[in-house]
Amino acid sequence: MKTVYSPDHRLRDAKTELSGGVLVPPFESPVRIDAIIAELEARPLGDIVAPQDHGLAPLERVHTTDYLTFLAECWSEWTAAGYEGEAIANTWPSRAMPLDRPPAEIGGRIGYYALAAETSINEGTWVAAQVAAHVALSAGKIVAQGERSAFALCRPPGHHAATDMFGGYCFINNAAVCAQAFIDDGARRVATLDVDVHHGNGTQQIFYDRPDVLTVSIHGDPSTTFPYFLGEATETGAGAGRGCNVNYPLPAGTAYDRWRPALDDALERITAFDPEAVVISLGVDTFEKDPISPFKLKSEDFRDYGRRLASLDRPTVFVMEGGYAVAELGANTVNVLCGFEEGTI
Ligand code: FKS
Ligand code: ZN
Repeated sequence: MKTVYSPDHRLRDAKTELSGGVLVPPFESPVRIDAIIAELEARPLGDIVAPQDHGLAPLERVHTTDYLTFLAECWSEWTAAGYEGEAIANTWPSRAMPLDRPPAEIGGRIGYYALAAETSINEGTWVAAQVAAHVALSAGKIVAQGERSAFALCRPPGHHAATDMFGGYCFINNAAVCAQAFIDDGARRVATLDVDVHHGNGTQQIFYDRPDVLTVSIHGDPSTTFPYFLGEATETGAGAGRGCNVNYPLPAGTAYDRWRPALDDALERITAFDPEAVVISLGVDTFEKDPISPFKLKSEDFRDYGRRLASLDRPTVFVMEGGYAVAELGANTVNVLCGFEEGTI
């Protein structure tokens, strides 16, 4: 399996994350990808190749132009306004203040496009976010050209990014951009499967009324786990997309004995949908030692579920999402990919 990787992920190097009322160094940082690259060098899976530049058009297929313009301008407007720290939203439309338009001033405009406040924007964020999407698109092209699978080793991650909102460390929805590109290249049906511990709210929202993209997510119950406001099992799609969204919210403390049956059910749903390609949002923050996450998977469980993913027997793109136990991050990630290779006939 080839890995697509760009060192430009380093341009996303925020200094602050709002966590528990304190500005801390972000959990989502460049060392995460360094750890995965180091493991791929120790246990080679295949070539590590650079992404191609696909321009803005494929990003505009899932995000609005005004949102992308905001991301491009945010940092320069923030500094021009004289703010001292990194750009962080602190006010947004809500049940009590529902005006649905971006204010002119950047301090309000950033809130209009934010779904959470932990995520700071700084100088390199926009370029790195675009490159991450190009990494996912390039991995998709490798699979579209006939390879069984490819690994998009991208950051910043993407699955919380909605049509016109950022947050949860995400700006561009890399997996959604990749899935949409398969459709635009002629696939009739594509499935996304999100195994990150956090619900893939952005991916769900982007495709919610679409019959051609099945979105499936296995995650911490929203009553206890970020992003809190989407991800219930009752959310099954809307309009023409009714039946094409599947959520498996699981309680905090879930270990593999409870996670695996959800995966097996998800795989049945995907097989019944009969997609021409599968995009896996690969977060390994389900790990028992993850510092911010409530699930209890063990390192060997990642290998086992990698094998099960292969049983889908579809062209598959792995798109990196979360995972913050840096010491074991490489091993857990590569375990999924190795398991997939072992399970591939
Ligand atoms: C820590 C609270 C954490 C935010 C969690 C964001 C999770 C992001 C992710 C992604 F894949 F997008 F990176 N709240 N004190 O892992 O889902
Ligand atoms: Zn996550």
